[in-house]
Amino acid sequence: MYILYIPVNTLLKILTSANNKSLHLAAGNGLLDRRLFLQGGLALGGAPLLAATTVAATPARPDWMNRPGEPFSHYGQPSPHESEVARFASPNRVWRNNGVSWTPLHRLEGIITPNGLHYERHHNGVPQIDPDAHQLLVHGLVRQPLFVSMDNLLRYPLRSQICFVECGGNSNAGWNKTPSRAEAGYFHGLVSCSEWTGVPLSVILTEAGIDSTAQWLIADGADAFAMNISIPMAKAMDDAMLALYQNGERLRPENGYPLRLILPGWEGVLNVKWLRSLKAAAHPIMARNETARYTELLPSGKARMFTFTMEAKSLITSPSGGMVLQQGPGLYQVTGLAWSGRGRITQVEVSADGGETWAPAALQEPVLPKAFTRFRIPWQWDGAPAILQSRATDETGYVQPEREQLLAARGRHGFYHYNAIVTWSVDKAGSVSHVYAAQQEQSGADLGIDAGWD
Ligand SMILES: Nc1nc2c(c(=O)[nH]1)N[C@H]1C(S)=C(S)[C@@H](COP(=O)(O)O)O[C@H]1N2
Ligand SMILES: [Mo]
Repeated sequence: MYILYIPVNTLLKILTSANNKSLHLAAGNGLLDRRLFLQGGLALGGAPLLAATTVAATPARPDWMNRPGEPFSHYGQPSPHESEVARFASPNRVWRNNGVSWTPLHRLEGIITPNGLHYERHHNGVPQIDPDAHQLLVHGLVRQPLFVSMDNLLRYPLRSQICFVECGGNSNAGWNKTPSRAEAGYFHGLVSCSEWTGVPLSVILTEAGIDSTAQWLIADGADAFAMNISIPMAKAMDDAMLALYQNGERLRPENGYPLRLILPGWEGVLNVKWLRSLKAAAHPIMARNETARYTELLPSGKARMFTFTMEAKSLITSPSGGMVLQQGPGLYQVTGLAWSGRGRITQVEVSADGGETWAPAALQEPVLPKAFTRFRIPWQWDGAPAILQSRATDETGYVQPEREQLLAARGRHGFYHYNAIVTWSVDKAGSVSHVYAAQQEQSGADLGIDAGWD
């Protein structure tokens, strides 16, 4: 894993360049001003960023310049040298088509998840649907029931929105008493972010004429699991989308081809794939995935259910668990992702001293509501053990909680909606591993959550 590294002597040149007021330390243990990587790009203070290697002569002509390249292809694939950038599938303990595969967030950049790496959650495999044989039925408490073919749907004006989809069970190894050793994406990667294109659901619902008594919409999928779930009508009429395209191309089969629901910012389970019917109803249907699942007991004895919104979360993706700061002490770019189901991310703070001091990270444009936001901050690692954390705040003022705050609020029956601050420990050798902050460590048996989905 490559981590941007700047040699110490270059760093010193940058830091001592008198006309650069922005390069002050921004927080304890070497966090520098976020503008280091922004103003004037990478050549701040006139100093080159990468190690100056002496170039003796023109390099030899590489082998691949001596013969014609490969022919054109119908559909491009990643370089074979990138084969490690892959989804990680859960061991299928119950039924081979029931499980998840995680997005390798720690191996990706920017904010868009490539389609072949979007996380997956299937309850009974991926149906292979012929789009000409697939229709959407809109019925129930409506004035005019509708059958909508995919071709019909494509005649409506389309709209695009970049947003994340996150499983309510994402990160739930965080409830374990022992910190998970999985790499960042294989722990937190039941979330992906795409540009979805489709028809606003409100357009079709308005055409069907929803009765004023219909407060809910029951969505059904065309998979062998026949997944169904209840959606509040207010959300359906607000920003829900009947999505046909994902990052410019038609949906992938794994992600709902030919039609899925996108409910920006809401639990993944409500984003019904292979959508085949929508029924307007007065009451929720109390399906498996809103009663036996996605419901959890609170310390008060009451149960949380219909917990739709995915709260603000952030995660340093580099450096992160399993990586090594191979170049030794020096300047590194700490980067990661933040997102909130309530709207825009307004701030991400980073700490290198286990939460004693925090510095604001730079938020890379675009900063979009209910979408991944990429953050970056320069960090001068002095070679001593360090504790890295990030903390997101969204436009509603919601601040990502400490792990102990989350445990106090939710108790030990938590399984879903784990969004606590993630702590990476860097040892003297530069090895990064996942830890819980010292005061949060607990004794006793593990909850045994090792297959965190549902
Ligand atoms: N029809 C159907 N829709 C479904 C599911 C399913 O198994 N069947 N899984 C749900 C769950 S739990 C999640 S988290 C998301 C996952 O979407 P993805 O596989 O495109 O990432 O789809 C939801 N929609
Ligand atoms: Mo999910």
